[in-house]
Amino acid sequence: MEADFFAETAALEEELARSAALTAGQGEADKKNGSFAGLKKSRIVGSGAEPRAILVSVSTRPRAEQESSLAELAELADSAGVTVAGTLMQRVHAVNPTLILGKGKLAELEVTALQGNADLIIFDGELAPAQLRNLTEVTERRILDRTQVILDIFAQRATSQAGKCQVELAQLQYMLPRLVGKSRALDRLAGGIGGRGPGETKLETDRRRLRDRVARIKDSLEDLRRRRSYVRARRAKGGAPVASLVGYTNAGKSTLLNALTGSDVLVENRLFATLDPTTRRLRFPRERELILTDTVGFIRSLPKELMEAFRATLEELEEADLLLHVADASHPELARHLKSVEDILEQLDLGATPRMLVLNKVDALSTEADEEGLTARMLLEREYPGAFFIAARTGEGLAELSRAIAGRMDWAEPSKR
Ligand SMILES: Nc1nc2c(ncn2[C@@H]2O[C@H](COP(=O)(O)OP(=O)(O)OP(=O)(O)O)[C@@H](O)[C@H]2O)c(=O)[nH]1
Ligand SMILES: [Mg+2]
Repeated sequence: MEADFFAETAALEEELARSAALTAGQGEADKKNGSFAGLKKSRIVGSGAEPRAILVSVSTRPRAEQESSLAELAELADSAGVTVAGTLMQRVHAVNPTLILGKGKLAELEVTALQGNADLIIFDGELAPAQLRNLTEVTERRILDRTQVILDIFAQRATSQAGKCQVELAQLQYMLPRLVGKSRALDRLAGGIGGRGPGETKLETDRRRLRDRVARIKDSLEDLRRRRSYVRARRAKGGAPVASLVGYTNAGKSTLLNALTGSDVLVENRLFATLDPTTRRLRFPRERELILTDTVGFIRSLPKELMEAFRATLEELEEADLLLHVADASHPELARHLKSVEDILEQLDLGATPRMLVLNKVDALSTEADEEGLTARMLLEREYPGAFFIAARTGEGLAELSRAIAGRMDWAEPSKR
């Protein structure tokens, strides 16, 4: 049964590879006609030095929130292979709808960029198409927003054919409304971080071609979805129960999968290390076993284009009998991370799936007590009474966690799932 599943998945991958090769062929033809070459080939950190960026945040939100969001943007930039050369923060009552920044701040931004020798300007949040266009008119530097950085990381990480298709679709859908009009500024705009975006050229024909390509990719992804749900249905009939690891990016999901199943899945101190769903078996005494799946991590304001494009991947979560919500207990933004993940699960209609809260990285918590004699761990235990406290890296709490998982599974009646 299991072997069937893997064979089926491999066949799917092959099929997608073939259809991608076909569309890539189309891309080559496009290039000869002097137009789009497709998005997938280039990399940010090629042979040259890492690009340098100034991060900009203009917000009406409370200062603490603005700062934490900017700190996360810095992590995202780092994960994308971009060096942060400086930051600029502005707090406003209302965001300037045309340029985001006032004239004075724009001048200051130019100076900061010059001093930092930065060729990129990255805005926290999502720039409206008009803002992006206007900004490109007033500065020589390339302008990106948070969503594009996330898309870029995904583009670098995607390894499977399905993953690549999904990322390309998200990039195209994000860029299409932003590729309008005719100006030299658009050439830069279209370049992405390291030329990974759609290249420069005759935009109108390109837009049409891109829309065609979007339609083609959507078709093959729709096919993937149908096939995967068929495979899932077959697996559910006779197979083991399924537990899925979900959580904020970098929470330690892959580390936990490795620790529990003795596997060697990629673990990295970077955002979005994992993109493709990974499945391993977890064995328990008395010949019982369950399937444990690890998948893409979440982040606050996950771009809707990505959510849409990754539907085939996220739908893998629908078969889960149990969701293990893994979070980094040592992260100062723990509460916000938990909330973001819960919101996304809700959006995916997974609110009703049984869930366990797993607070990871307890080894990284400070052991100092506050004035009431309470340690960080005690405070968390008080705040999240039902949670499991573990350190996937050291193995602490894992035996108890796997006993609890086993206790939650409905082993006896697989047909009911
Ligand atoms: N201190 C400490 N670090 C941990 C622990 N578990 C994981 N990490 C580290 O956290 C980082 C992220 O781990 P991953 O397992 O890649 O996280 P992930 O949730 O799979 O991340 P994405 O795939 O990006 O969503 C790595 O540097 C791990 O070594 C832990 O128990 N304690
Ligand atoms: Mg991972």
